[in-house]
Amino acid sequence: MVEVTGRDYALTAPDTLAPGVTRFHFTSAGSVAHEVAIARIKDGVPLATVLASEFKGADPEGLYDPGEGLLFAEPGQRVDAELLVDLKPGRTYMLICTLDAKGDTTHAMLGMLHPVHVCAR
Ligand SMILES: [Cu+2]
Repeated sequence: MVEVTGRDYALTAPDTLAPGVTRFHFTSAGSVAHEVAIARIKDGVPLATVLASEFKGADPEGLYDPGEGLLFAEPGQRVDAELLVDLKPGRTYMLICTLDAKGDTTHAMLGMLHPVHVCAR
């Protein structure tokens, strides 16, 4: 079981996980609502490319494999729902909060991005 915590503005989670079906739980410890979306980065796309794109708020088209899930929490809430993800060995997943902040800024652009590397089997 993996606990992910959203703060204003960062996501706290392990940097590395073992492959296989994994339960994710989510808490917003911030003063505003947060979410964590979990998406697998496409094979061959460098992490630096993904980070640069997300920090700019660019369209994520082409960066991730299809299919992702997300958990949403109000401030101070640990949601009862959990997300099950079958983590593939050797791949990297992005945990991200894409909620809007002020203006054209998203929480991701303020730092709510956290890559997770999955160990090879
Ligand atoms: Cu957020």
